[in-house]
Amino acid sequence: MTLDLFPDEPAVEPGEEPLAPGALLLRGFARSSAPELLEAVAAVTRAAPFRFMTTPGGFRMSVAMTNCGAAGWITDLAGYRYGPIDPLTGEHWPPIPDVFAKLASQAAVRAGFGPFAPDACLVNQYEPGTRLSLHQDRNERDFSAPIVSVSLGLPAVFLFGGNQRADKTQRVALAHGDVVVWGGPARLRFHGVLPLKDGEHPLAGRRRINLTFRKAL
Ligand code: MD3
Ligand code: FE
Repeated sequence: MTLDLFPDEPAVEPGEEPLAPGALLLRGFARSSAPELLEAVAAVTRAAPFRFMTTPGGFRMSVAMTNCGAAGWITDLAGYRYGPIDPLTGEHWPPIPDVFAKLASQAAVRAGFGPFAPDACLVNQYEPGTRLSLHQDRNERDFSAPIVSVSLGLPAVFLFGGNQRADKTQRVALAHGDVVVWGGPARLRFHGVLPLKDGEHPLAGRRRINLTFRKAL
């Protein structure tokens, strides 16, 4: 038993790093379930393939995306929104796999945001060179629910900004199995991902997969 020199501080488990008020990094939280998570990604993308969406400004996104859940995040020339139907297949998005839902709910509880039952999961696939520019996630109806993000495969440098686009950003390395819960005062902070470095991951191959669990409806 280690002597606790700061008994009045909230307990922070090893592997848990607060990034900011409302943002908790759980290093390696998804590591042991990664093989099952990647199998579930493969099943989801058989029903709803990865595709490159278009921004309202007419730019093709370099990150390939798909969704599972009652609602999926979509962007096209008409704007950003959530919808129940995959525009590529004309079918409902596939359901959120149980292994996804369990992990997201456990992470939210660990971060103090439980209970969390996401109705949308955006699946992002980054290939070497791919980036995600600085943005806010504000298409969800209720900002009181957190967003849980799960990183799999190649590591990335995540940019964590403030509530204004021009605020200075901190860089956070996100590796295979890392989970971050973003809620409360962190929920509307600007964020992005720097261009992915080339590499080969033993489970995921030459790519990074990011799952973001949201309460969209
Ligand atoms: C901070 N995805 O899909 S996950 C996105 O790695 C997105 O693919 C990135 O940004 C990725 O919208 C980052 C981390 C993340 C997700 C949502 C947030 C950080 C966030 C919402 C508010 C603040
Ligand atoms: Fe985002």
